[in-house]
Amino acid sequence: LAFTHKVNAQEFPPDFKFGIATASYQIEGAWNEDGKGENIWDHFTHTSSDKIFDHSNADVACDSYHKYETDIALLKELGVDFYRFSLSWPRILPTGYVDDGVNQAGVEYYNNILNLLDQNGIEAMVTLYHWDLPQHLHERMGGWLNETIVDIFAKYADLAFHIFGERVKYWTTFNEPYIFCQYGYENGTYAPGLASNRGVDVYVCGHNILKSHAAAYDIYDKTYRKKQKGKISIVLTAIWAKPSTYTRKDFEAAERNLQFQFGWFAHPIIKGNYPQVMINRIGERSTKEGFKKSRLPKFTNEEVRQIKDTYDFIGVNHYTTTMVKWMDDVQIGEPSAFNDLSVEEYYKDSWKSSGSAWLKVVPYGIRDMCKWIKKNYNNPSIIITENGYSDPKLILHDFNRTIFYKEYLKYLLQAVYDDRVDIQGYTVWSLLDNFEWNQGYSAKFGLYAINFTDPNRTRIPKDSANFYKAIVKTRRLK
Ligand code: PNW
Repeated sequence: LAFTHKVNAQEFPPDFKFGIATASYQIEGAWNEDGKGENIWDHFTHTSSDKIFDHSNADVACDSYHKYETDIALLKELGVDFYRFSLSWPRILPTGYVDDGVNQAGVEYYNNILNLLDQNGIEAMVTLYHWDLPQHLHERMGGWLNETIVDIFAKYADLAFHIFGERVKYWTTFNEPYIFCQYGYENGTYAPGLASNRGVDVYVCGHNILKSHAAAYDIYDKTYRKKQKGKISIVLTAIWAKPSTYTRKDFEAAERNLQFQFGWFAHPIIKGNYPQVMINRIGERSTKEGFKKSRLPKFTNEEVRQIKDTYDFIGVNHYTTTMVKWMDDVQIGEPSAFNDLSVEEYYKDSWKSSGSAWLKVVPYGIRDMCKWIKKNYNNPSIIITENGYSDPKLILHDFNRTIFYKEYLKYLLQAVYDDRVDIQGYTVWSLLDNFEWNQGYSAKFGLYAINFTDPNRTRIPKDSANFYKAIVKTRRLK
């Protein structure tokens, strides 16, 4: 899309879209209001508050359930082309099951948001699942560990397309399954907090996510696409992996890291089936550990076919880079996803830190990541669905965040013009300071600050809000 107009390395292509993102559990609050069902994060924060840095929860959070009009006024103020937000599944379906009945107040809430976005000329990018599974499903049938969830999710997706689809330009099924399968079902640091079946459940989670994604894509494709004319895909974690040295071994380790992360989901969706390196390594280790079958579940040929090509673009969440060094395979013993991968990771001391231990500022990583995706995954259309920086405390003159966006966008433009990656849009994470999962309110990603002791949850613009507003307006970096 970039080459029909005069190339100016500072200027975004004319049809490039700018947006900003949030997620339901992180901003809505109203955790038990108007018929909403409990979700796994409500349950996790209420029962395992020791696992949250500041022992907080998102019972109220930004109170966006009551303040969505204010939030949409901020979007208007920023001038963004689209708003990426997620639906709370149990706000719409309190038990998760369509057959148990729809919570009309929940439907109204999202109807109001979509209508107001429409009135303001802001396109909607809606995520069906941003980590807030109905607690009932987890307790009753094991959530993502039970393959019958594929059908349960498909029915929820069908309902969402049916009710909201006329007003949704972009759908994404899942946000970052790499993170929630790993942290929720392997390390136990995220809801539902499981860590008792390492090296097994994490892959079962991913397997059921891929099948659920494909089922939802298929329903949209067959039943809704023609009438609603939207696009649908998935949002994947994309942490760039840089080889520690220019040696064959370190290159191989970095490549393997990317295949176990991005490739885990991108390979089945774009090329068909899991990356061969995952199939081989997990298979071999499983045999040595005495498992009768690989801990990485197998797709049937039919499933491989059903999952392949279920994307209209690829949603890429990029924040940071990790250095990767080759190491000898961890000895056979306790099964784990970490041992399956067997690489050493570290951050460079020279990389600037943020309010999140995992987030180091490495601007060129966004370019290298996009370039790698283009080369390895058939040059797909890409939308950067998240990119952002956290401060450890409330800072209004957020110079570090402004520089972060300036630098990352500079490299993104190089990916567009120099590497000719098909990048169609860019999304800031996040509109508001919000509940940052197990970091609670201690990591602040917003362009707008909130003092969480203020009962009104007043939104206060940071310098970065003005910075982003100028970029969106001029369509160029300055
Ligand atoms: C993403 N990591 O989470 C999520 O999509 C957002 O909900 C979240 O608020 C945002 O990024 C900022 O954290 C991540 O450890 C959480 O690499 C952790 C990691 C990456 C992404």
